[in-house]
Amino acid sequence: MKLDLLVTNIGQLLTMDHGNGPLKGADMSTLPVLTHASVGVKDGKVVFIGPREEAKQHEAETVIDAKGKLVTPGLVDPHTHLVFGGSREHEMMLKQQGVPYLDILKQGGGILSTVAATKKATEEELLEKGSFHLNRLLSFGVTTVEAKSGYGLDEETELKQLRVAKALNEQHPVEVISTFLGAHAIPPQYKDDSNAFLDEMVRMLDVIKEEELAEFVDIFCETGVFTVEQSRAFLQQAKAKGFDVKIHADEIDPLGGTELAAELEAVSGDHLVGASDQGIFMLANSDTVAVLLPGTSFYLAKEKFARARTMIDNGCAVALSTDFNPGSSPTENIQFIMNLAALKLKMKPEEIWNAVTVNAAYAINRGNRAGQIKIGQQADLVLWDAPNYEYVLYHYGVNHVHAVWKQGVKVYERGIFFERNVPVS
Ligand code: IZC
Ligand code: ZN
Repeated sequence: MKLDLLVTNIGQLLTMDHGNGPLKGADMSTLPVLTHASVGVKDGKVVFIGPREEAKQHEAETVIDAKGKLVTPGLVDPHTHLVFGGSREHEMMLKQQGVPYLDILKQGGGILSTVAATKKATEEELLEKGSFHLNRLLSFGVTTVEAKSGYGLDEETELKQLRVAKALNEQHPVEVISTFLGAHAIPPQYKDDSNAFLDEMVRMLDVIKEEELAEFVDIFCETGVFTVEQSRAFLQQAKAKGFDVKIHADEIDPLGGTELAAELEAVSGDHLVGASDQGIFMLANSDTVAVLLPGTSFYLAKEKFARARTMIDNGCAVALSTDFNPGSSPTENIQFIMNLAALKLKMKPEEIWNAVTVNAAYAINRGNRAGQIKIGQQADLVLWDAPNYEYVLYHYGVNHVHAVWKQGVKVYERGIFFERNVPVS
């Protein structure tokens, strides 16, 4: 068989081929590493993984010499607010003065200022901006991303955001998986009746399902936003309509959102900075993936980070994400998140790589197709300009990606983006 692509002379190949299910607890320290390896690709799928010598038997349209460097699966970013209008650099001064994130929101800024900018933006503008940020995510090694709505808080704008995310999935090489986060903040006209607002968001679920605009439904369970009781009732209705659910849980104040994520069998519980011991225990005994977002603690200038060590040491499945958004984590640099996970979450290198590949894929129900290099699976590959996987976590603040292939097609190489005409299927 003539291969389309052969990447050979790989120093370290992380296949992340662990079998089924997200990795929990001590299993997160295991890392399948092949040395002196090669990967062969045909029709967008991995068809050969083996030693460099064996690869010589295969002819290939394109041969890439990895020069002894690191190759991993394309990274998966399971929590972003990708599609939005405007930006929030003016909040930096407030942050420096010590104004808390939730106070800025209470005064009508924060999320609500992005809502105003997103309402104003046309679909074309949002598409162009979303594509710009996706390119950046891709340049840092991300080939699959989750994207939330939540900057509309009305039917027209929420649907506009979700349609843009769907169009991005069709047009851009990076796969985009959508989440409906209409319950992201309380619009001013509903400030005394947030239940009526949630009812309005529930009424949108049928059209979202019908038009296949989102797979997941999420809610911001937080002081001054939605309570645990409201979140439970809202997500139960979403589940009854056939959606899988996610929760912004215990991001700033410890309300008990972590327990709720486990109770509802959410696909993921996200943030979990204030998660209680009981919440962590419940998560460890569930199939819910803990998605940790240390970039947010960093950017909100907090001392407190999620207790990743306690979670992993007690058997949780942990994934990592940028939380890319214009307010609390304006960065597409998932490699910096990996540095923070090492320094602030005290995660081991092996745990970190599992958390941005296989576990991140399970956090968005893509465990069977993304985050691994496996025979028969789509060939999403990253060639790193790094000699080994620990190096990327150590040399921080720069981009180590040399090239990225999505379904076997080169879509990025050090500063150059390539068209990919075949839509991702
Ligand atoms: O725009 O501030 N936490 N939602 C919940 C966010 C952060 C995004 C934002
Ligand atoms: Zn978020």
